[in-house]
Amino acid sequence: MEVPSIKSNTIQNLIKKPFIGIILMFAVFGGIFLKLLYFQFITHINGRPVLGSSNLFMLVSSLTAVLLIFSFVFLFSGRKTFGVLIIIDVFFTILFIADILYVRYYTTAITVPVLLAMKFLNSVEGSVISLFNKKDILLLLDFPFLIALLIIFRQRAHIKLSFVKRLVVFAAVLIITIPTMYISYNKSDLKNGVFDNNQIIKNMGILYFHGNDVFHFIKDGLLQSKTMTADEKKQMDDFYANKQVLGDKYKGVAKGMNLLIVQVESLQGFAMNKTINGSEVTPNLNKLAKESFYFDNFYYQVKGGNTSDAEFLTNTSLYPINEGAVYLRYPTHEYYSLPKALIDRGYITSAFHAYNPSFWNRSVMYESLGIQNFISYKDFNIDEFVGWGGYALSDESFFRQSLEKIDKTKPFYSMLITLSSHHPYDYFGDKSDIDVKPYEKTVLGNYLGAINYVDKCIGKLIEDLKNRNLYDNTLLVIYGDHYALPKTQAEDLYKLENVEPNNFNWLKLQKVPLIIHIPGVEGGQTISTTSGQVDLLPTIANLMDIDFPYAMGQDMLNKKEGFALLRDYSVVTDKYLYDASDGKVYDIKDGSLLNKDDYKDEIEKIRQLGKLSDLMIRKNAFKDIKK
Ligand code: GP9
Ligand code: MN
Repeated sequence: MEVPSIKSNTIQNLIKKPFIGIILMFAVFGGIFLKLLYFQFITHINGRPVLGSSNLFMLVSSLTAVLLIFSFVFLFSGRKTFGVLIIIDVFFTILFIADILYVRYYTTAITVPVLLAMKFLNSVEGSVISLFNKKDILLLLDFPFLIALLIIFRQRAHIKLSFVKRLVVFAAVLIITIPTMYISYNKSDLKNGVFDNNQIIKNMGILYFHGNDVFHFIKDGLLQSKTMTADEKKQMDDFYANKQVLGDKYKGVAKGMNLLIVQVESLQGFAMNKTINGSEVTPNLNKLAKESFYFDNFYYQVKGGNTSDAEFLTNTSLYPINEGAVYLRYPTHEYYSLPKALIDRGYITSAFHAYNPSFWNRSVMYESLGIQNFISYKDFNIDEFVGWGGYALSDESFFRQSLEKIDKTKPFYSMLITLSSHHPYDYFGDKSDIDVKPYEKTVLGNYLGAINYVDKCIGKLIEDLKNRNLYDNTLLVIYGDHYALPKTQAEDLYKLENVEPNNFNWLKLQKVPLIIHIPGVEGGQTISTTSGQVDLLPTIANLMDIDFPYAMGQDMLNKKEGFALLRDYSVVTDKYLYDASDGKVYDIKDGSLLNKDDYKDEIEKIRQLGKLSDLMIRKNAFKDIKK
């Protein structure tokens, strides 16, 4: 039998038995809470003042999360309780360290899918040591202290409570913590939508983030089968096998050229070729359109992922998922993508976007898309703020710096994602000089000014491309990511467009401009075949002579009959418009009502594409397909 030393016995006798358990419990509890704060603030995920009132609900939610974890300790009794405590401490210490290293590399915390895909190990391998910071040793400081306490109090290091009492404590903690967390969540800005995992961490703390992630992993992954059934597989194979074979007009005319895609924030179709009080809103884009292929019936197909959905459509020719953002929900799935196809042809693939790399989970998703370099906010010299409430690096500076930074040692594919013209279209000062009366000081008026500014920057970008001798060997693609004006601004837009206010006209306005400039292909052409963002990739693939069998869209330069499936399941074709919100079919020319039954089979067939795309994304259909 073990004989306790006289010294430790004396100390134990000094402290009453129930206190020993409580001291140990608080030591572990406090330790984990401090580690949580270390993660929250040392990683700079939370830039708010540590004890500022803006952090109140994050602190409350974090404390309740730690309490919740500790409530499980009460399900155990006797000496086991401290075994459980130590396991909890070790587990969360390892988790926080992993999170810290991941944040330093990817600017966001680890999720279950990331862990399972082992993405972290693949890319960080070799640089793990360099990701450590001397300060991180603080995370281990409680262990010697705990071990000392356990040695000294080993005889009394346990909580002796009856099963009923332990159950009462467990239930009491649940009753306190769950509503508190609910209130904290409702006080945060998360209920307006989540665009960045760091937003969850910042508002609710890292433990809530992990709990929420595990919950979604179980809901999305474990409770729904992830493997495709034989029927689903057949549906997918049939779709690609039976895809209409189109002509090969313009095939390979841009083969071997660089590819520069400029995705313009909120550039909506109505802004093009618009004159207001005698001034063109987009003179440079209008001029470029005249020398290029200009698509004036090109619909955006984004859903909950906004800008990121537009990027996704362009790079995969899949429809973005119908609920949430694919960048946030399935960032570790395999995708057959344009960047990967171009890497195979010796290209360097990069994305440029002057914002936090964690926003829309880009830092994680870009790897899955095959984007080799991500030039983000951290890499730009933020020398001028224009637009987006004063948060955006000016598009002028963004374009200039991006062109400098493009690696030109090989043919390149670079995607430039702009920011200045982001809603609410303010902070342009005197950057725009068009007179927007009678819309001055309205969202629409501000927007026209913002787009006028972006247009000037695009003019300078084109000049810069010419000066750098890139214009003549670069396939230049410019399009808008999604709508500019929410429905609340519909009245002004109807007035500007001089159309009747109704759903039909609203849906017809949900287009974005697309310009494809191909050096050597002279003379401009306006193409009005109905199409959508899903069709861009196969069009580029044809021009660059890339075999891309897994596009859901169709080559817009070869298809004869057009259609676009909008992400609310409305359908637009060259003949009619089906509005999913009222179930009616309108003649595309004049908005007169058509007989729905004449079109219902075709509409249903088009709508099935959205469902098939959702299925393929959710079930990781491309995991066995190489690209
Ligand atoms: C920020 C930007 C956001 O990275 O892409 O645009 P949004 O998705 O809000 O249009
Ligand atoms: Mn956007």
